[in-house]
Amino acid sequence: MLLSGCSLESVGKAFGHFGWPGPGISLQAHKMYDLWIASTIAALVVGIFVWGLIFWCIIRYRKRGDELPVQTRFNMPMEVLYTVTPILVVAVLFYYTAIVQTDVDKLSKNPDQVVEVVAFKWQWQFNYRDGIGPDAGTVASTVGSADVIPLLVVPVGQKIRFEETARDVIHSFWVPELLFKRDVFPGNVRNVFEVTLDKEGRYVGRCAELCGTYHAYMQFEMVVVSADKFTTFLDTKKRGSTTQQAMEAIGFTGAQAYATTTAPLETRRQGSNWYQPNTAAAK
Ligand SMILES: [Cu+2]
Repeated sequence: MLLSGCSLESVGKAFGHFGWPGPGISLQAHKMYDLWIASTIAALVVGIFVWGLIFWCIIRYRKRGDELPVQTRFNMPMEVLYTVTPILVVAVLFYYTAIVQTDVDKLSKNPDQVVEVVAFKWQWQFNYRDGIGPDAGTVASTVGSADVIPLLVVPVGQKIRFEETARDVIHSFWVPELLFKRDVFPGNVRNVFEVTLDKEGRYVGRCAELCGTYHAYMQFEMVVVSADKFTTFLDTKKRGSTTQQAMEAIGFTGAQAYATTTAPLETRRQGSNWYQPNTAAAK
């Protein structure tokens, strides 16, 4: 089962993914998902074995009379067995965890796209960069407002590097479907990670670090599109269009040009706006 991701996914599906949202939408997520499902299966196998032993002892050695049973102590082989076995179990889990963790944290020398994630109270800005690191330039960006939930448009099948920075307090970048989140720090700490997405679609993103009064409203949406559409989106943005115009340029018209996955916190939320009553409708 460890060797076959496919069968792990079908097993996971049969058991509600053992509590996870699903197999994820990136190559990194699939590896974490497989580790989770395999670890859970291993834990269940050990659990069933231990429960079996417990119930066997309860039934086999239940009280039959007033005679005191034989008092056994210091069975050396048993002592060794139940010291070595848990260490082996932990060592195997640690081994696979270390491998997956290293892989999820791996950074490439030349990512296909670099996106700077800027978090602030209580919004997100996504800067598309022309290189790696804080000294690279921003070629286009999308940002949220009191009235519009920000969109993070990214291509499928490319190495995307996210570089995180905050303007005030600690926030956390979280897209549940990535099975991953990472804190966004202010100051000179620049958290970096990479993902390669393998499923187009629209996915909700949230701030996962309690950052202040309106933390709960700090939503965004990740829109995963084909490489061609992404190029068109970015070119349209570079020419000075709004994010919604650029969305229309790649086929997301009308309400589709705005975030669709952040319910119950909708974009264009005038009327129920959190600090600007009667704000103007989004353009
Ligand atoms: Cu936040």
